[in-house]
Amino acid sequence: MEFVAAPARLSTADAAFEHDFAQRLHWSADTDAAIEQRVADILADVQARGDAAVLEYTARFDGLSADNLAALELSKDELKAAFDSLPAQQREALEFAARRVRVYHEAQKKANGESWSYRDEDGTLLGQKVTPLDRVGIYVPGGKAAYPSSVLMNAIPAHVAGVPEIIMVVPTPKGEKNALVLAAAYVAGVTRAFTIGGAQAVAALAYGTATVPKVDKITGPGNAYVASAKKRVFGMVGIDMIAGPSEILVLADGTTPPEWVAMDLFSQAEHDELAQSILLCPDAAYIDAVQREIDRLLPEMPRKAIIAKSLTDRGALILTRDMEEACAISNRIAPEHLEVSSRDPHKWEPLLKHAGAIFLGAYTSESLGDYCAGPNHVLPTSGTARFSSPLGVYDFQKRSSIIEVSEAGAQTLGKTAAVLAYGEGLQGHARAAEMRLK
Ligand code: HSO
Ligand code: ZN
Repeated sequence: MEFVAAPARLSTADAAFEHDFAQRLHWSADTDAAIEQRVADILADVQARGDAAVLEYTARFDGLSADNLAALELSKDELKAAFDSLPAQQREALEFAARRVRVYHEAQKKANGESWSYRDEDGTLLGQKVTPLDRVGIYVPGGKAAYPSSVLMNAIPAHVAGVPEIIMVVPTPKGEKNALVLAAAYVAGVTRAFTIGGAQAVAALAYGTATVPKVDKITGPGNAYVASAKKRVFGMVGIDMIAGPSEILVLADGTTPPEWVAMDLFSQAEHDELAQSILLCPDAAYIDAVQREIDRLLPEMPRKAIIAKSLTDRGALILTRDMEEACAISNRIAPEHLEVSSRDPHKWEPLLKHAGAIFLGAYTSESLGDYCAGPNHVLPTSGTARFSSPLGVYDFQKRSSIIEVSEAGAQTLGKTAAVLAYGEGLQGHARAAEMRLK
């Protein structure tokens, strides 16, 4: 079977541009009502029956049966054995990637993850104390999206933040374990791991069961059932984000070899038929060259069916008037990954505001960021980079305000507080402040 990857060809100079552009970008994160209902039932059942319900759903959906839930826990020895079983090249790659991800997140913690305080002249102390969460759950998808790199990206920032207990869940259909995933859990410092998945695993983590401890926050991507379950338990526990399909936007000035750009577009398209790959470029001949490379390279790709569908249904090669306009459109899209494939990326970077991660220069292929550059690959998708950030150490920490008022401070603050409290009609507040006045 022959596959064709025909991304839409748009030009900002066309009258129909706004319409075509809006159609290409349209994406809805709504889950279907039937899924919502089934997930609600599973959550209620796990909340009521705990281990027994998780066991039943795991047998039904994953074809994995056990007498009790404890039998579905992976021991530390088993994680280590998985690591030891890998070829040396994979062991070294995992450790290399983990080291770089750790160093990056340690720098992140230093920059904005430390407690701070200052004193007023009258001796009053004010500050903020940063503490790690006690226990977090990491959801690792099984099946076709079982990514060991995502285990590193979720567990390492938690570890760097100082979270003492990191509980991983990974659906393991028919009990077939993914050695790389278990090895990544070992390298990343996961505390406990269970071979359960789906809404039932999210429920077990959120409510706790006899065997699975209740966590404070659940992170990690998953299918529609997992996303729906995370949304439902939010509030009772924290969640990271609801990830949509992967996206890449390449902003090209026409100086990068077009085959590099074609392959970068493939790199996210191959994740999912719903993934989105977009090229913005002011040079029409270059856009033609990239399309030729797409046609030439596609037949070599093992995942050509997915790539072809993703590029044809959701991809776009957009001709812009100039690089400035390309930057403006990129900001409107707020892509998960933004490659600035240009000779002078630092000229454009100041114009770029909204993106999960910005990759500067022709050598910075997005795929390096997916594995081992250091920054996190869990990023806001579907335009949510307008208001949210990459997964980071800060997602595994929380902040408490610290206030220590001196005797002198109580005099000034007390008078102001009392005035405002009387204004609000709250005597108790006012008098608590006034009692401390001399
Ligand atoms: N690009 C994905 C992450 C990933 N890529 C994992 C390869 N493995 C996030 O959008
Ligand atoms: Zn990727």
